Amino acid sequence: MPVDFSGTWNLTSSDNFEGYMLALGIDFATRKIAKILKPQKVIEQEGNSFSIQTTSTFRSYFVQFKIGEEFEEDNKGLDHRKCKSIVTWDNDKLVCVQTGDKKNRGWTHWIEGDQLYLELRCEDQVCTQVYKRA
Ligand code: 1AG
Repeated sequence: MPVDFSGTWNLTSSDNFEGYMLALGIDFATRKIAKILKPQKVIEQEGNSFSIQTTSTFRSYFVQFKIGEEFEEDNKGLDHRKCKSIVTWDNDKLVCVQTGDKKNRGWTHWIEGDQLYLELRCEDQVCTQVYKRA
């Protein structure tokens, strides 16, 4: 049985989100707002199909994908750069590689107890966020 990420998750901590946003070229004013947000994630997982809705008072982002199937990602409302993304399992971790203008871009999700982890990577920056099950 694979891990089930389904559920509603609220951000409790974020480490080096600033560095990650700088690597993506996000402007000063947007970074100041973005860093105080407490986003909520609603994840639906059915077999190999996932949808992840990240909602905040400022911007929201929706992505859906099937494991192992490359898709076009537009990063609308974030840095707006298009990339080709693919999500695969690494044991119980969900690993996304986002190929495009930025080197080493991607993210990893995993669960420990009632906490959801998200590592966001861009160039030499790594941001680690923790979400608690609502
Ligand atoms: C995400 O990816 C994307 C959602 O979680 C936000 C993560 C990082 C933000 C990316 C770049 C910063 C650009 C603009 C900042 C403005 C607002 C921040 C808004 C945060 C809430 C949407 C992983 C996800 C899988 O697709 O969980």
